[in-house]
This record gives sequence, structure tokens and C-alpha cells, in this order.
Amino acid sequence: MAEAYLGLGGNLGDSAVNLRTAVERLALTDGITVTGISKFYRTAPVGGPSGQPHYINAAIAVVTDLTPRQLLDYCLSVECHFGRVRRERWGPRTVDIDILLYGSLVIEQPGLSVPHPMLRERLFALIPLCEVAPPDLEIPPDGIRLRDVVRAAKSALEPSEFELVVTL
Ligand code: A4P
Ligand code: MG
Repeated sequence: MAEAYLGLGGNLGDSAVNLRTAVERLALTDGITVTGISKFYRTAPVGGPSGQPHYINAAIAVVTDLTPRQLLDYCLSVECHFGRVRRERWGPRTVDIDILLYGSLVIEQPGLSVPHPMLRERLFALIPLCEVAPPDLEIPPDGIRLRDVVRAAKSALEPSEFELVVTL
């Protein structure tokens, strides 16, 4: 059994409904127990084409006996259920599910990088993550604490950008 954290985001269609449905599907999966769900946040798009809609972002904690690869495959199958079509990097999407962390594992395989490579720069992932993970969680590979990662990410942002992260 491992504890893992998933980040969810979407900005096409009714994203709050889509994210809630995605969480329900994950919770119904054999081998996945959802142990925490963050609030849903409306966030300004980071990267990608200009003019794309704001996102809804959330994070969940799960306990799982799926391997990281099985968990990824299941997340991708849930994305497909929402008819997600990949057109461009960081482009608009119905539901995106990322494995943010899987226990203390560091994985660098084709198609699977854990921790998620952009985690430390992404407040839209870190802020929901803080609601479902302990602040002193050690983030691999260097074991820096989650609270310190968040502090660093916040200090790298202009206050106005940070204000765009609001609770629904
Ligand atoms: N992949 C590798 N590692 C992982 C992992 N840990 N979790 C592979 C999930 N997938 C992983 O992903 C492409 C491939 O990455 C997958 O097939 C899987 O094999 P993708 O979801 O098609 O690509 P992406 O999401 O466009 O890129 P990436 O690098 O995952 O970007 P992010 O960090 O997800 O950023 N702004 C706001 N406000 N909110 C957002 O949610 N999301 C993005 C995408 C950009 N801007 C955003 C948001
Ligand atoms: Mg992604």
C-alpha cells in the first residue's frame, strides 16, 4: 500500500462537475481509496495558448495498491472518459489528472515522471495539495518539506498572480 497524491485540473465544459465526477470514478476503483479531497480552486491559466479559460484545480490523497504505472493508466483512462483530446502542450482540457507524488518514490520512465516535474513551480497544484497532505511531508528527491516548497513557490510569484487563486 502506498499513499499518493493526485492533482486534477480542467478548463473546458463544467469543470467543477467534471472534476467531481472524476474523483467519484477514482473512488470507485478497486485498489484506490480516496482519503482526502481538497476544495476546488478557480485559477488563472499558467502557460499554454493565450486567452484560454480559467481552470478549476483540486488535489486528492489516495491510498493505493496499484503500481505507479497502473495508477497512471487508470488516471489516463478517466481523462479519456471525459473525451479529453491532447492538441497542444498546456492547452485547454476537460480533465487532466497528474500523479503529483507516489510515496517517496522517484520515477523517471518514458511517460511517467514522479514527483510531477512541474510540481514545485505550480501553485495551482501545491495549494490544493496542502489541504490533503501534511505540511511537513518530505518531497523527494531531496526531502524538502511541503510547506517550504509552497513558501518558495509563493515568493517567486507577483502578489497579483497569487490573488487569482480563490476558493470556490
Ligand atoms: N506523465 C508523465 N509523468 C506524469 C505524471 N506524474 N502524472 C505523462 C501524469 N502524467 C504524467 O501529459 C502528457 C503525458 O505526461 C501523459 O501521457 C503521461 O504519460 P498531458 O496531461 O497530456 O500533458 P500536459 O498536462 O499538457 O503537460 P504537463 O507537463 O502534465 O503539464 P501540467 O503541469 O499538467 O500543466 N494552469 C492552471 N491554472 N491549472 C492547470 O491545471 N495545467 C496545465 C498543464 C497548464 N496550465 C495550467 C494547468
Ligand atoms: Mg498533465
